Amino acid sequence: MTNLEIAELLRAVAAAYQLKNADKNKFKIIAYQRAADAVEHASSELKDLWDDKKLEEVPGIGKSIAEHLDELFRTGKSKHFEEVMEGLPPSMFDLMKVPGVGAKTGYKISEKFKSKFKKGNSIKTLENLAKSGEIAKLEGFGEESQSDILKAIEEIKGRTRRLLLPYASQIADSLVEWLKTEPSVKEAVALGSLRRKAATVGDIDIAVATNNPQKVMEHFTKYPKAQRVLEKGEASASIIVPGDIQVDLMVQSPDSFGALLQHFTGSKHHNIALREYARSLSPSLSLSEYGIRISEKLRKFTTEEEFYKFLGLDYIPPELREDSGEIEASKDHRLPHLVELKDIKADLQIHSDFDIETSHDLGVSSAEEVVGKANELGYEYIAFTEHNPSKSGHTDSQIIDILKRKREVIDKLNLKLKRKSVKTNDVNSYSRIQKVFNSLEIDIMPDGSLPVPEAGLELLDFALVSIHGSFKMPREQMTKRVLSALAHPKVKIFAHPTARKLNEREGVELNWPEIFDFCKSKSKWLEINSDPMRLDLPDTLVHEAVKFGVKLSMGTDAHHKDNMDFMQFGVSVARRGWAQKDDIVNCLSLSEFEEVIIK
Ligand code: DGT
Ligand code: CA
Ligand code: CA
Ligand code: ZN
Repeated sequence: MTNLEIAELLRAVAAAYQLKNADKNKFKIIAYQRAADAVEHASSELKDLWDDKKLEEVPGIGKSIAEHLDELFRTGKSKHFEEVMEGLPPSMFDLMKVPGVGAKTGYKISEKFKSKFKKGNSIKTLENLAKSGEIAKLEGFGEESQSDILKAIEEIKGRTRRLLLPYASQIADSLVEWLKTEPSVKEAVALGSLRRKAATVGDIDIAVATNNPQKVMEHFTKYPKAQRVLEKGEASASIIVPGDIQVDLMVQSPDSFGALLQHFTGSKHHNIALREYARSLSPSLSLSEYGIRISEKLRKFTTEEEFYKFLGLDYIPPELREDSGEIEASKDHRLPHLVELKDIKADLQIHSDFDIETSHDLGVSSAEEVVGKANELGYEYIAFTEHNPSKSGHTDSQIIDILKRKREVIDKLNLKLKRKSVKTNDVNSYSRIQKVFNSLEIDIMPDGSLPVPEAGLELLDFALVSIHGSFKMPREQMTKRVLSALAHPKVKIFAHPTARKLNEREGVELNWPEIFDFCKSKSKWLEINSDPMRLDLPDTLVHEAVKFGVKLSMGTDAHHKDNMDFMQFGVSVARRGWAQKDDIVNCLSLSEFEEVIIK
């Protein structure tokens, strides 16, 4: 079973609990949903972790779920999961893959049209029902929900599943490691979209430098996890690994390895533009994975630097190779000094386990654990950004009380940090981290208002706002909604601005120039959410924002302290968006940051 299948199974169990006495099973529902998220986020195949007896180490998978998964891997099924799902129509779990169809809707439709769902593809059946107008006739549905369902089905049809970056990296790492066990492999590097650090990866490309191609081909196709060999030639081969993932291998002698790296790193558009540029230098130049041909003579390159230099270009970092102006900039020696992970001094979106009584998910690590992790990462400061207390469950004065308690917790923690800040060289004494900020991730209501009373907002150092519902709205209305939320003086950050989820949900529609303009003039920041499922702002919009002069903030959205490691993925997005240190508020020192949050 792949991670995706396991995540879907865990979501199905959560859905089953939701239908069977949701109140009593409240915590189980959360636990299963969290576990599903964790599995989706895991950078390793769960089955491999299970082989290594490391299942319980996955943040978000508790003891009891780990036990059920253990049974699942051992025997192919889990008695417990089957019991929970017993009596529910299997088609409802398929229907829930349609965005907007939850457990109750899936159940209702499945029960109503039981005989129709008996055989065949459930989603196809749903589509037919909706097209013939049957869904609109159901109580509580109507024309609008029927057409929403049809739109959602169209959306998933057009969706080709691509691998999330950390997942693809892990597969590539294990292959590179395997390749390096063969002595004739001089070098092995992952290329393509993976090396360019794109948010999602279609297939995995690996290049090897060797003087013995045949041996390398043999070795590659004997990769223990290979399920199928698609092709095996003299200088290239392709295999399929679990999850139906294709891995392409290209080999080259070490003296031409630079050209191979350049060619198969891509992107295709960058290569095409580079070829045109070369031709503009001289019509007799032609580029390939072997080198640069000048008239009939082949010039070889051991490194990429030499390759670009030969064309009169500065080295172009792989993240920039998308044909978005990098060749011109390189020619004129004005490529940006891209931000690096080591420049990041803070994480500005973290959820601790402080019980803020929110309707969204709480974190699982304590504030102290988070601070310890921040210290390990070498940060100077962080922000605690739990979701706002639920508006439906509380009066305004209750919300204020909760936020007062949170303020006290943060103040105490800061006092502790102050006392310990004199010590050095001891990770546990929090010697590096100096301050934690009291922040909050606040829902932007459909009308643009904030569900936190003024006196509650006053207790915060600054706030994040974000969209967690009503994703479908006309562009101008959505833009107005966001701008009115951003207008509050305490609000500094627009978090995961498009609200997209990779492979799951398209982003919202916004008038970006208007958003950029507002952010720039009112010094508001757009977040680069570093959760690999979001990577939001997307890189292309980051590039636009940077050109506009809008400042960015980086947050991991960690709900477990270990997910604070996601920062590297956000940094990749920033780099793909041409961002330098100056573009990112997390690169400010603590004292500089304290000045800008009150601007
Ligand atoms: P992916 O796999 O869809 O995430 O994207 P890539 O960029 O990894 O694309 P892939 O695997 O098809 O090819 C890897 C690289 O090889 C690509 O970025 C550039 C180079 N390449 C592939 N096909 C062509 C082509 O037709 N023309 C040129 N100039 N380069 C190509
Ligand atoms: Ca690829
Ligand atoms: Ca490929
Ligand atoms: Zn959020």
